[in-house]
Amino acid sequence: MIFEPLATSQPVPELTEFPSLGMTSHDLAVDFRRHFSITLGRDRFCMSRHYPYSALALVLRDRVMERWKHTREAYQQSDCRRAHYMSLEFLMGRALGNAMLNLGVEDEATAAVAEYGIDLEEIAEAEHDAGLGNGGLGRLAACFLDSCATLQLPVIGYGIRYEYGMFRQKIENGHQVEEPDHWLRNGNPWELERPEFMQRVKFGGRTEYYQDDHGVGHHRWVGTQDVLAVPYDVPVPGYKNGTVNTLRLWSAAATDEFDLDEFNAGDYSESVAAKNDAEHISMVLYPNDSSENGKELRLKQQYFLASASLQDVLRRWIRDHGKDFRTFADKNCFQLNDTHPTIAIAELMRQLLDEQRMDWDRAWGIVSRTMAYTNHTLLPEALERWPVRMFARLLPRLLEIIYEINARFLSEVARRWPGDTERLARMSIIEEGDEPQVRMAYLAIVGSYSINGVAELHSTLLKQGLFRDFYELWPQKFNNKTNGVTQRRWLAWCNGRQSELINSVIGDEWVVDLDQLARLLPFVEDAAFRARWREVKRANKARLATLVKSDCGVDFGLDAMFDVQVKRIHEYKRQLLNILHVIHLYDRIKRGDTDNWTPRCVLIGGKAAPGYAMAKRIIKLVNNVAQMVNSDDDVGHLLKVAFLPNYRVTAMEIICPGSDLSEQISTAGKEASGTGNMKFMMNGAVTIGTLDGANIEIREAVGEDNFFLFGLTADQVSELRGHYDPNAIIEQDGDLRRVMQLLESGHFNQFEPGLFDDIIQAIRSPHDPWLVAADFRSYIDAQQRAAEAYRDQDGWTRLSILNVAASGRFSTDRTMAEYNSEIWRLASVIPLEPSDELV
Ligand code: 26Q
Repeated sequence: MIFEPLATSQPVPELTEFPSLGMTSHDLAVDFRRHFSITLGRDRFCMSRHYPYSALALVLRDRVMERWKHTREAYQQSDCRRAHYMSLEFLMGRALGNAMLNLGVEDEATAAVAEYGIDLEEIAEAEHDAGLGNGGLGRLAACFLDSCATLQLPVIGYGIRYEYGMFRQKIENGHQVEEPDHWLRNGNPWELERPEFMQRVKFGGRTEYYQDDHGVGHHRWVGTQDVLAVPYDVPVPGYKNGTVNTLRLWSAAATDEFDLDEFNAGDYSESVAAKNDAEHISMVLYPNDSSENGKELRLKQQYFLASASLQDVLRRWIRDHGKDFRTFADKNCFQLNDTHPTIAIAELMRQLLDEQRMDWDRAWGIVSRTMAYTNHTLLPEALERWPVRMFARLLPRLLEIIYEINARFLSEVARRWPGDTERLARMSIIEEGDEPQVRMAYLAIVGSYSINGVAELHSTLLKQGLFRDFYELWPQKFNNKTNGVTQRRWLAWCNGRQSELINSVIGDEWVVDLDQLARLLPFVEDAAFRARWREVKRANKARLATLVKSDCGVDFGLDAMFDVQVKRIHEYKRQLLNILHVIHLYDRIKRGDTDNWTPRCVLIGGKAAPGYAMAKRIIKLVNNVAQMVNSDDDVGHLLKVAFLPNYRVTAMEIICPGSDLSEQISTAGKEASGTGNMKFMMNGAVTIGTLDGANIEIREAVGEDNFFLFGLTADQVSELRGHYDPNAIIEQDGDLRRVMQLLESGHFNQFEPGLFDDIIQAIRSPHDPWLVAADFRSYIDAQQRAAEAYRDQDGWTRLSILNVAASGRFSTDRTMAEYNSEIWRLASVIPLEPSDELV
């Protein structure tokens, strides 16, 4: 073993014996030079921006590292209760700016590198986004970690260190092309490998029953093929508070015995090649933001994360408390980010039963008091199911445990509703049929003490629809936790201009208490303030226009309204409705209907799952319409359209500050929450949206006069089922008829016949679940109201300020405080500041 403990009894000198590192610009400059020339070994001939970036990252990392150790020590000393946030995705984005902001050394770092003639913004561009997530759910996990560190809550993130993150999106001839994202190629200064905490995860094999020395029966899982899980820790700094929490990401590695024992002893090359199989587990993030069912590798990833993380938690428990598990549930809880890590429920049972030899009732007592589940979708087709046969082959012992959980659960249901066999079949964790399936959401509900949705409407609909039977059984388990975003990244960091303007009138307390933004309200009436606000927005629009010019080749004029929809491409999110509006505006211009026109620049961005043909076709339509509109001399500056390739965290940091209008136009009842809506609001964009997800709460907060509402309600959407007639709607609405005529005439695909037939058919189908035609009229009218409002620039500025002032509720600081007071019940732990101990 490489990581044997030292034989000497003398511990390695600890950090606490060193003086803490200086934080002045001079201190940073000296360290920057040292890291650049000694740690990295570069000299003045080094032209790449990568090395100055790395040197600065190391300067900051050193400072983060000492606070990190202090935080760990404080948690250890206080033996505090901890929460473990388990997620297949953490969409962290860049770390350098975040570290500077949270250490409070933005100005000092800028000055330090300037001493060497280096522009900090330029070298910051060398950092690759940590794109270990698809979209909302993954970014939410990242915002949660930021807020927990700022609130000084002992919360650990557990995830997978994918070698390849979310694919890079290129646009070729209007089509999406995916490229692998090898984000670790140049190394990653923000991770710390911890091979000493390696774990072993089993797959395959079979189960055996045996009796121990006392004649007690147990199960064991044998003949397995094992994979090693190596943790890499990523620091999560809190805002200027000395706390640095941990995100622990597991990387898969082959075991040594794997080579020659399991495979033909003679065939050396093949057995070495077989190592690959094991290492593939953490190779790539699945790029679907709704479930891609039945992929074996995905199930392996889920179990790999759950098993390694739980072993890690139990290892620490046994180290600190021995094998006494009586207070385990008082000291630990686990938050499951959707069903993706839900196998943890069965895995914790397995470890307690088989490894710790606990009896079923005690083990279940621990599991069902420590697991909590967050649901992120209302779409029934997105609920995860795994074929029982696959489970049996890959995780035979886990399947046995799931069967036992199900049997005990169903007998509880049968006691409550005697003779109701239909209900038993409906609620069973195992869905019977030709190919029986494990329903992961049901396993999550049965095993958890808390089940939450992510916005008020979403949580209500879960109780009434998808999980109705379970709500009847256990109403007390269900609750709502409306999402948020961290204002550190999504305002303080990404919008320096607006932040400074806010600071100049209400100070900077909002960075840790977003409700403070309400104090902006009186300034709505201050004309000089409004003028400054408008200048800030214009400068941010200029920065966005530069991005659009360089990445799309389209000229966005700063006087136009910047109308933006960025998010994953999905039919329910209705990018199609947006582009129908664009076609309608184009049609109006071509017909000369341009009196009192409001010039518009429409920006659409987002990735389509590689296998989602309709989503990809919508991207192509946006690009074709953009091409046609932008090159038409009749249109000129009245309308511009661009599709921004490779939408990601770092792009959003430029997009939301530069937006006027935020498009949140999903079919009501389909978007669980949305979080982009909150980022736009915080950055002074006004929302046009449906009564869906958190839009409802955004509208309540800002006031109905300050939100452009349109569309059917969730109730009206469900009532329409069965008698929706889009063709009649198209017939009766002249504007929609002309839009369809343009589409159907092939105006946007003159050399690509038939290309948009599927899209046309979808709009005209009475079975269109997304009701694009149904909401067209009210959408167009709301857009017209927005356009008129924008013509009054001063009035629009009021709307913009009002939105920011009302955004306090949408901080993840509030969200985390609610998770904590109602689910986790953690005490905050304050580490000693590195300087404190010197006094
Ligand atoms: C599942 C199985 C196999 C492969 C992939 C997946 C998978 C991966 C990611 C399924 C779903 C996701 C992501 C879902 C997601 O991002 N949901 C969004 O979560 C946000 C945070 O709560 C909400 O604001 C959004 O409304 C919701 O769509």
